[in-house]
Amino acid sequence: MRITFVYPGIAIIGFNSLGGNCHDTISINLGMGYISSYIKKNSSHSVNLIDLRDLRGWDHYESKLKKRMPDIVGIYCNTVNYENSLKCAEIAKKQGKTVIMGGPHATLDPHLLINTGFVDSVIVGEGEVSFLKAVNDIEAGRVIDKVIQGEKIDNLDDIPFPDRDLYNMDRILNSAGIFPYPNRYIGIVASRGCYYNCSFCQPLERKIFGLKVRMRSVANIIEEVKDVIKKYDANFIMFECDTLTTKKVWALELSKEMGNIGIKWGAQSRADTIDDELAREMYKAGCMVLFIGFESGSQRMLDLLRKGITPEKSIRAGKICRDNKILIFANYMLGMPTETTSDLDMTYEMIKKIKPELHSPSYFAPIPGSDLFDYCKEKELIKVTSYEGFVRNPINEKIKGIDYKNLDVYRDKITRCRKLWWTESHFAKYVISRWIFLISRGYFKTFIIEFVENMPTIIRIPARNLRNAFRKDSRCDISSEKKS
Ligand code: B12
Ligand code: SF4
Repeated sequence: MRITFVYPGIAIIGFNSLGGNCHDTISINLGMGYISSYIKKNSSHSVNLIDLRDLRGWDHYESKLKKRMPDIVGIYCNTVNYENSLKCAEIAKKQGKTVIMGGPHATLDPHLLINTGFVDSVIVGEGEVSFLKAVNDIEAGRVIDKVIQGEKIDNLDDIPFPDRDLYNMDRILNSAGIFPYPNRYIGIVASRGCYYNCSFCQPLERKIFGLKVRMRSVANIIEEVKDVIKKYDANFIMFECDTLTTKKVWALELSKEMGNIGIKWGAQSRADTIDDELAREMYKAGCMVLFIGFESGSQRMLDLLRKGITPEKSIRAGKICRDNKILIFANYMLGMPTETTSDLDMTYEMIKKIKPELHSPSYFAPIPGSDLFDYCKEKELIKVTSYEGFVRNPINEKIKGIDYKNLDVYRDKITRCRKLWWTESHFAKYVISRWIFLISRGYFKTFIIEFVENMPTIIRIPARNLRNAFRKDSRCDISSEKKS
């Protein structure tokens, strides 16, 4: 059978955006990459993928799909791309294809998709085993269920490495990349599942990956790291799993092996799972940055988020990273239900103490599938009117009862609390080597934008405007892509 997967990730960034300079434009969905490699290993079906970010528009999608002549179209569906996923399905259905959907939003509401009439089946949760079974059934003329519970693979080492070649890796890897990382950025998933229960994320995460956290063996991860270095000349690895640092022994072992490879890398972490020893070993092993969800400086807000941390722990984690020369990519939220100016002041005070090098503020968006979505729905707080509106960027209004003009003031004030790149020698080294790379490769515009934007923070806001003026599409400015 011929299978075409579709990645519809154009929400906020639009068509023809692949290889731009924000996370959404250089990250690929590894989920479909895993399903593809599993199919290729275990059957003779052929697989390819259409990435909407690599196309000019809907007509282009329509003609591309026609040319590929698939028997089955598999579409990823997350909340912010719900409308795009559905449009992909509608066009595929018009061409007479069998449409199967999966991914976060498909998992949380499969019947919503089935009831549109454009989707034949939805796979809930993980897709590798069940998608292949569905394809085999279709080939054999058997009728498949409309909603299929995805079967999990217990030992993640049994799944072959994700098939990244489905995507236009040339366009991604030959882009300028994003400040302050090296340009050839590759994401790797080292584990599936999460031990925590944050109310802005759960229970969706558990619905996809189950209750048990599964980690790959260090040897298996290292093999993939070596593989992507060889194949793509990768110079930066981002561990995209929810939290790399929950199991300290495993994280230490992984760090030791990463150190033997000698590549720069980053990971998602949590303020309560990082200590001095781990940070020291990680830095020694090439860890350049940790993405940490500090979320709020108000304990009342942290409790509402069920984050399980305290502002003191966050400040301590910030100090640990700083002492060990690891850059801090700070995720935090403004505009949670019932948040007051005094809560915002506490976030400001906390971030002032952490002084992260990199900020990713977001305006709280009640993501469907989370307990806080249900809370906001029940209290009729939701202001978002389209699925794309659930994006966490700190620009649009998401819920009632929040003074967003005041939030804009706090956002700008808080993002000014940062370490300046030239004040830390390790940070300065990363930045200078990046800028040498940009200049040597002729990315002058990107260099000028990054340079101006990273001048004293005082001009950061006008600098952002300058950056937007340079860009064709300015909406991908300071979005909050990574959460942990
Ligand atoms: C890396 C990552 C990103 C990357 C890459 C995104 C991607 N699509 O993979 C980037 C930086 C682009 C990103 C951006 C955003 N992300 Co994100 N991201 C993640 C993260 C941390 C890991 C993704 C991953 O690789 N998982 C591992 C693989 C194996 O799992 P998977 O992709 O889900 O795939 C499996 C199944 O879902 C299923 N499946 C997937 N696709 C398909 C397709 C078919 C046909 C079938 C049958 C099955 C199937 O089978 C796969 C294999 O088992 C997840 C959290 C998580 N733990 O998954 C959040 C997560 C997916 N992101 C999330 C969010 C909210 C966002 C943003 C909206 C944030 C923002 N800026 O506001 C943006 C949206 C960008 C966009 N335009 O779509 C939410 C999604 C919630 C929702 N209801 O949609 C998650 C779940 C985090 C969370 N709990 O809040 N993200
Ligand atoms: S936000 Fe991060 S730490 Fe919290 S439950 Fe979700 S994945 Fe786990």
